[in-house]
Amino acid sequence: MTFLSIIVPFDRPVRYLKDCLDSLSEQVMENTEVILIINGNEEDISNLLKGYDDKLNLILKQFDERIGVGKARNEGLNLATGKYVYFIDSDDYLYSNALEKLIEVAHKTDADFINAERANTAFIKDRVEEARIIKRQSQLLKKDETDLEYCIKFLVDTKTTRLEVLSSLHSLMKRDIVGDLRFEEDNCHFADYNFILTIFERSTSFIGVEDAVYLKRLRDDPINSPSLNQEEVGNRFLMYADAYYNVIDRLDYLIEESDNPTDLEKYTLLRERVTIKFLRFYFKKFARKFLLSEDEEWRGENFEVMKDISKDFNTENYNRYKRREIQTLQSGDKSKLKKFIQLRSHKKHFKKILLQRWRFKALIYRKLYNKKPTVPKKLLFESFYGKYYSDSPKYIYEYLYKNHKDEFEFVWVLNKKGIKIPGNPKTVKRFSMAYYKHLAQSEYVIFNTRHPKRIIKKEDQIYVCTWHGTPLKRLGFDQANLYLDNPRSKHAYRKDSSEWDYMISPNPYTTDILRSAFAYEGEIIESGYPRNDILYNASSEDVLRIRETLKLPKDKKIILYAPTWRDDEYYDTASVKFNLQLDLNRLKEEFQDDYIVLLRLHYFIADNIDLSGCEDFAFNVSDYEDIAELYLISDIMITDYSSVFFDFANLRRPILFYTYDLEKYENVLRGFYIDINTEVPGPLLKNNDEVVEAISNIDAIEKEYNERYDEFYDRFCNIEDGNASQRIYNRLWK
Ligand code: C2G
Repeated sequence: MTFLSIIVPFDRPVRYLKDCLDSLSEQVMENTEVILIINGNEEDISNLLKGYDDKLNLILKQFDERIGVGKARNEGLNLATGKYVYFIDSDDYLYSNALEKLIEVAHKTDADFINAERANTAFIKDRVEEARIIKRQSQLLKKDETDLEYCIKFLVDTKTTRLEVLSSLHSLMKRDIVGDLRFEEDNCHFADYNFILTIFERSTSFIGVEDAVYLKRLRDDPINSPSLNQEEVGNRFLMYADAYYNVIDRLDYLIEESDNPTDLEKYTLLRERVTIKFLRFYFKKFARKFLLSEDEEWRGENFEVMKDISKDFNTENYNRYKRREIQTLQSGDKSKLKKFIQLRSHKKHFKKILLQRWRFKALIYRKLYNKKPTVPKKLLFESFYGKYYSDSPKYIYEYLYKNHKDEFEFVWVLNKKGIKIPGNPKTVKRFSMAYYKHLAQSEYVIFNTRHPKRIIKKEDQIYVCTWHGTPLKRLGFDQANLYLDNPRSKHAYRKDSSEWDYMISPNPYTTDILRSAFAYEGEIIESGYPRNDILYNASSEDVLRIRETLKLPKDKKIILYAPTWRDDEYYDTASVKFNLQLDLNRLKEEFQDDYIVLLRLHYFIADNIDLSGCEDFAFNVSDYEDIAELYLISDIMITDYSSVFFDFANLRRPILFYTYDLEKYENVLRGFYIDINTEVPGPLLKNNDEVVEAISNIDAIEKEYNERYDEFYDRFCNIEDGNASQRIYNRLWK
């Protein structure tokens, strides 16, 4: 006999479904069936499903049109044969053993309703453990909580600011109790309400299971594949309010009719929880919209509804300002309420300004500097957040300085002092007062990363984003999951790119990617990379000068090791870890007579690599301003997934790929735009033995990869000829 029916309504995208089915397969369960309702999917998923057929005892029902989550779950219920049913959405997944634990409790207690904890997570599955620890710290079952309280807590999760009030997810419920009850089919946002409330009403025994976490995925791309909650719905508030009234009316009725203390407790607790959720929603979301909306009609209509609902609010635990705000709302004084909300928002803002100096500077910038006129032909340059004098901004600047210095006024954003720059332009530290002042005055802002959230573009300013590399690894909108980021980051990508007037592209391949990765619609100047001009224009004296500046031995050939960073290895978002896997001692033993190694870490890396024992052989050049100058003096490049090889290839010198973690980088962290196995101009090396072998046979490797290198060069380096900066000048200023 089937004990448990797991009902999974499947809606796009397929990659989330795989995580969900994987997490179900990892649970050890007997006598279970998984009912998958395919809700109008266009992709063929039969191959994907084959792997799960037996393991999950899969029952399939396919609908060609999108039928909505309510109807899909109902179809599942019609097919279910288990003693218990459990709903999981196809974009969510479970912490290991979650279902096993619920089932064990069900066997032991025979309870009607068994609910478990839920955590919201934007992370992909490998990070479940961490996501769980982070979230559980705030959600752990309180010692004195009863099972009923626990169940209600996760039935009405007041932690989130979204207004989904009653959720049918993460609970086991008896199929007998469900009986012929079904979800509402025409209200996709509130399909759960009536259903779960009735289940709750019909249940008499409740158990809360502390350690069976349901992981609700916060979708990482709310623009292209939003979840129901992320979809823009014009007037969702009135829909919420309507659902709220239904729940409250029903609960009031049940409270009044209760003829035993258990029922009374259960309905009173639930009612309390539902109103707390709405009150939080008022403070976190509604008040702000009420203050800022330009739609008077919206304000009027919704105010009346909120006023009515607020009669239920219990503000005991709030401070006196918030209590007075709610009293004003209850009294119906619209203009006074606006003043209260404004005061609250000013107080919050003011506190932040006092605590964080940068906010004060940003305020002066917005209110004072940014109100003054822009200076025509004043140019502000920035490379890698002010960390280096380098990359395309440097070469555009040097071209302009050399050929057109009288036409422009120049400012450079540089965080350190003492860097020699031709023409000695004004330099400012990023986010200093001077930075804001010059930024506000500059007609053109030329930078190579995304720009800071806190700066506000004036109408007559022009932003030129050069970006910083031909992409191998997937970027922005093309990334399946943003490892370090949350769903907001894609909105941020789109906002940033909508403010750029020009992007610079080194080749047609990158042009296409800039469009998709940033959802960028502005002009792209396909000029080649200004940062590669030097690779065509440098003289042998330049090469000597660079070697001398670095004080490198004169008679040795140079291997440049320039790896990228890993999205999952970091101390915090601003400083990334790096674990050196290249055995420098071994390389020293093998090659010290002929070579030296330059170690160049990515600009995000915070670790200082210890090179003791390898002095005179390995040199850390991570602080050297401009990697293009390092390319010029290097004979061989070793990299991994960094964009550096696209630039180095302009020199037509050998490239080795030390890809010791390829599987993880490709399948878990990022994914690539091209096939790294067949399209890059050098061999992929898995370990130090292979690296040593490759360096020893570098001439043979050059020969072996000659043809592939030619194709690569034609595709990615074809436009480069040392005149990219000039082409940009011609397009922007000539
Ligand atoms: N870089 C460097 N040293 C390294 C790695 C990178 O100086 N060891 C510089 C190079 O100019 C490189 C740029 O930083 O082209 C970007 O580095 P990537 O390793 O490609 O990584 P990321 O910063 O994530 O940018 O389109 C490019 C992508 O956006 C990748």
